[in-house]
Amino acid sequence: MSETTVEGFGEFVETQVLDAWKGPKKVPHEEFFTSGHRTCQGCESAQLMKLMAKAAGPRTIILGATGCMYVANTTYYSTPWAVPWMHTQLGSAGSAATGTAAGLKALMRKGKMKDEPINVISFCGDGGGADMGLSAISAALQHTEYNHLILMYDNESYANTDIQVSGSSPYGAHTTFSAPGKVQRIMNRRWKKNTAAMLAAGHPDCKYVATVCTSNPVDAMNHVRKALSIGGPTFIHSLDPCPKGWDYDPRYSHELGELAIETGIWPLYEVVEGELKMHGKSRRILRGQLKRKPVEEYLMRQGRFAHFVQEDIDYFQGKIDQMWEEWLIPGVIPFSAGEES
Ligand SMILES: Cc1ncc(C[n+]2csc(CCOP(=O)(O)OP(=O)(O)O)c2C)c(N)n1
Ligand code: SF4
Ligand SMILES: [Mg+2]
Repeated sequence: MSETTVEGFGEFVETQVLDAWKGPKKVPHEEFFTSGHRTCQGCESAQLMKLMAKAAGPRTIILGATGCMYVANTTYYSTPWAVPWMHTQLGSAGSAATGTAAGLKALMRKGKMKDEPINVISFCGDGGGADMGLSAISAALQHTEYNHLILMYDNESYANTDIQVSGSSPYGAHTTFSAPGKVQRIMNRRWKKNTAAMLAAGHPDCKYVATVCTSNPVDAMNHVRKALSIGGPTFIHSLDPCPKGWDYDPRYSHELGELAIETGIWPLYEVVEGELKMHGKSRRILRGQLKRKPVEEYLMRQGRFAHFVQEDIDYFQGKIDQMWEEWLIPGVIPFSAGEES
């Protein structure tokens, strides 16, 4: 097996080079996530699985932590996966990625497998990734000798067990663990965990971290392709509208994803070998070429925020304004430089 050394990033095994697709007409028809699943109508996480598998292609092994994308995709004797797939425990997306990539590397080195680049993708939900499996992902991103992608699909709740609040749930959202009541209208007072930026900032040897949204499908696929080509452990965080948990008509999934970007709640960016770049509409917002839409347009389309009064909307808007106007890196790094003591 051939190994390459990249200055500052150690040794890694060669990867498949997956060039970006320039527009939807260049995207192949082959599917590797097909029929045979039971996800809800309009499930953007299922859409992400389909795009991720298509972007990676046939020489891919997919690992999946417990959650909707495991349970709904593996009914007994029926699965949509047309590539090798394995379930892993809820908090283990990181360990499964490292273990599988290390196993492949060892088998190839010993001549027990053909020496060829094979993509390893390990996915997890926000409960499994941003909360329970954060330490395993952190460890995986430090093992720079193994190539893999950890893809976190974020439907902003523990959806599979009936929409419990997670560290990635938005402020004030109605979940089964944060139902608004007469005494307390807002039960989830935490601001959404800033997972992608935290992982990028905390793992300087990791060559690739990105955020995506499937309302921009070609863009999302190209980020998967870039992550798999660059070598070493990589991480992508996708915001996935979930009709059941967010409480809206399934036909609006794409619109809601787009609104999340346009209101500035969900900044699209990538950190490539230490260099940060915004992409899509987020770049235009950053450059002042696109005005952020009021967050009310996003919130009021979803039943999970139906209990919001003007004060809550104003608070939410104020927090997003702060992200773009006061953060050290707008929408990405939350602290500002303090005065020297
Ligand atoms: C250690 C452990 N605790 C709890 C569960 C029960 N459980 C299964 S799926 C799930 C929700 C996972 O949420 P998330 O990772 O966000 O994925 P989603 O269901 O939203 O797709 C939970 C709590 C479990 N399988 N394992
Ligand atoms: S609950 Fe949400 S994430 Fe789970 S299958 Fe349904 S739409 Fe998808
Ligand atoms: Mg979830």
